[in-house]
Amino acid sequence: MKQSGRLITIEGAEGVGKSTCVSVVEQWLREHGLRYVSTREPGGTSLGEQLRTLLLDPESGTIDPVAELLMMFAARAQHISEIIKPALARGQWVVCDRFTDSTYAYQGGGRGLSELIIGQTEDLALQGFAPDLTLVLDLPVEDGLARVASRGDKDRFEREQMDFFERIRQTFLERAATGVHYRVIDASGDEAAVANLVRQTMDSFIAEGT
Ligand code: Z5A
Repeated sequence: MKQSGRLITIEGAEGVGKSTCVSVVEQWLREHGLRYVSTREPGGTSLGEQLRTLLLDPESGTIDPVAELLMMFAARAQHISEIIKPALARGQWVVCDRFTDSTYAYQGGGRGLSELIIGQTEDLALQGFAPDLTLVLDLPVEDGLARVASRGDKDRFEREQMDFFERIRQTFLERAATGVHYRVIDASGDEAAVANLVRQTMDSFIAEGT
């Protein structure tokens, strides 16, 4: 295994268990004696967290899809330069709850922006920077929404309709079929079962020496 850090992103639609998965990956990294930073998107920096507040707040109303796209990538550009790249340069691993695939899923699949526009913005903001491993947690939309149904007020995304979330799930699965760094994880089992799948995936990743 290389000694340098790796960027692991955790993706999926609402309530699939991303935060729970982050904890499992963190535990796995600790067991392997690997130093890491955990973070999230949109967010992870002061600027990113302020953008997150605006993006999730229902009081922001209907944000133009292109404006929403640019806010996501503005937060991400800051996140990469301020947090992610410095951590990787120190040899730390980075575990990130959501990343660019969420933009393709939500602003592309969900809001209807073209892959071309998202790709051009990605090129501008990321300049080829990409995760080493992306775990896509997959679950029927209604099951994910049921898991988070008991939470209080819904944010601006959670207020969307079922077909919005179906398109998001589909986009994640389509993207996962396009690259070798994706692993789709069946998130329909209980927490222990999903944790086992995540741990097995991490074992394979490290065994591959990537
Ligand atoms: N967004 C975007 O549009 N474009 C972008 O580029 C990016 C983001 C980066 C913020 O995301 C919003 O930003 C998001 C997309 C948009 N939309 N929304 N809303 P977020 O990640 O902060 O919010 P979220 O997707 O709503 O996450 P979440 O609802 O908190 O879900 P989660 O992290 O995937 O799940 P969890 O917190 O781990 O688990 C949810 C509940 O299920 C909890 O009670 C767990 O105990 C339970 N759980 C977890 N695993 C299981 C299993 N296996 N069985 C049963 N119950 C379980």
